[in-house]
Amino acid sequence: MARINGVNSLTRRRFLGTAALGTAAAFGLTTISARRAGAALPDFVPAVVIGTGYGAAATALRLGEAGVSTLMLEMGRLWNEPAADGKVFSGMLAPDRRSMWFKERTEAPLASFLWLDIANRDIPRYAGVLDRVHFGDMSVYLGRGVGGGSLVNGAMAVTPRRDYFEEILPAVDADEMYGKYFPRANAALGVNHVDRQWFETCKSYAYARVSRKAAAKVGLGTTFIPSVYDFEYLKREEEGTAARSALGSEVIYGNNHGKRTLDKTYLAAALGTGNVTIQTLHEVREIIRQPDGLYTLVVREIDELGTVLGTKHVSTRYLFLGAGSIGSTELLVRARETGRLPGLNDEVGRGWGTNGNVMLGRANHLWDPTGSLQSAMPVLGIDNWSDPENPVFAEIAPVPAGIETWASLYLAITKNPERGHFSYDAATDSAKLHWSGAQGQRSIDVAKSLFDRINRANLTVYRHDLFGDTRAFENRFTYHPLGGLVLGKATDAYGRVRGYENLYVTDGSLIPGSTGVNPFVTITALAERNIERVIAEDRIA
Ligand code: FAE
Repeated sequence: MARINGVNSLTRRRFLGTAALGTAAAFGLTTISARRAGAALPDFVPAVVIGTGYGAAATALRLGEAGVSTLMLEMGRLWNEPAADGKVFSGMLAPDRRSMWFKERTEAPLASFLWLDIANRDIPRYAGVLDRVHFGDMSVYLGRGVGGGSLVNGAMAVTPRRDYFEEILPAVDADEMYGKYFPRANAALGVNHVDRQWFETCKSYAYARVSRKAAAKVGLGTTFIPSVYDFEYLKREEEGTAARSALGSEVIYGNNHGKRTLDKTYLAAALGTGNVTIQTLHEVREIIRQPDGLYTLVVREIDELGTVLGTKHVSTRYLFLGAGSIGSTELLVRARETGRLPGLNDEVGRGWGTNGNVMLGRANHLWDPTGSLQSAMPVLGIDNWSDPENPVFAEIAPVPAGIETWASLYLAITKNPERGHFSYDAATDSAKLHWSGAQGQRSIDVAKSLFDRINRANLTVYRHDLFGDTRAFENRFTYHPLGGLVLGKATDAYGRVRGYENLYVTDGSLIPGSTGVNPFVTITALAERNIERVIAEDRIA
């Protein structure tokens, strides 16, 4: 009975939260709340969560359930009201201003095809959904808006291998994680699995089956990847009974249908508690600690065109950083170096990694077409993580160009022990990542060892036309920034920042640079674990 009540109350909360999101979108409100939509930013709130990505959303839901009045501050906009074309997001094939965060031209990961820049378009500057932040030899893709990375990512919901999780976070009780918090996160995120029978015959995963066949030639197995994309919806897309999203080349600039983004799961439930408010287009710039222990945030409000509308102050007793690896790390590096929070330790800004990301393409034979209709949501990975020399988990990625390309694309996650760090640049008042091209070489070597074998056995070759020049491997961007505020180093074992009371980290910056798989399930589960402990022990009320 208790479980039925629990499910009912979660359903009810989601319903109330979804209604609040709908009202805010319909009226163009930047304050989203089931209770006080459109209200002005208060001077004081008991708890503030910065950001609305995975860690932030899980934290806010649990705070809201515990009755804690919580404000979420998100620099991006709300994405759930169709524009004049009837769509919330612009697709990948015809991106418009909605695609990228204040850029003049889109910056797609596949920079070229046959050396031609066919994917990118000039666009007006706007608070679009995908950002690409440049730091010398490395650039980082990030989601911007209510839902953070969930708005733009490939929906792959992977629980890491237990032995590797124990290796990267040895102080975290793995029994508890695998028995309680990973299942909790997967359930709340709405993770589902592709119908294997359908997979074997459908058109939209022909590309995955071709890559599986190529891997099998060297005795390598593939593994199915769970997802937060609704596979029943995907089936209907292929049948022609539902509007196309994954089958309409939608992913990095947002999905108009099918994906269980955080605004449909955790954030809707959080709003539905009645205790959580989301304030959009508000960027936290500074964290000031008051003599009485409160934190005052300096917040910059912008409109969707980037005009600064004003600077506001909001104070809180409990401050949770969920601005992502880049965002949260920058806030604390800036706070330490400008003397706002001088007691932060030297670990703040260290232990950053790319999750070993490297992308590559192979050219298949003419008798192995990959299909003109491709699901933008990957479901198969080549799992070679047990290889002691060259561990790699290579997800089989689509080339959703809408035409036959005979190309197989892969996002390989490799074990690369190199780590970057951040310093503060006073001239730009920002954190700078220190990561050199040489640090990414290990990822290329590992991926190459696997794909050389696959190419040799299949008499196929690498594609050299996909990354803007003639390189076969692209390791100068990452989708998976991790670390900067590593658990147990910059924080205690539960994300409490060392040196300051009531200051917490909840997001991907806690993870030391690598998870061996796509990271959002790990980020969510860790946030679930930490907030449960913090609510129980730190008497948050
Ligand atoms: P994140 O989701 O990045 O959220 C941070 C939020 O904070 C964002 O909404 C920011 O706008 C906001 N923010 C930042 N700074 C501020 C500030 N100063 N003030 C106010 N708001 C701020 O954080 N992972 C997977 O597991 N599976 C996938 O299939 C996958 N595919 C991906 C594909 C792409 C193109 C990208 C970009 C990422 C992908 N990822 C994938 C990575 C995943 O989305 C990422 O690890 C998580 O979103 C990180 O979660 P966090 O909670 O750390």
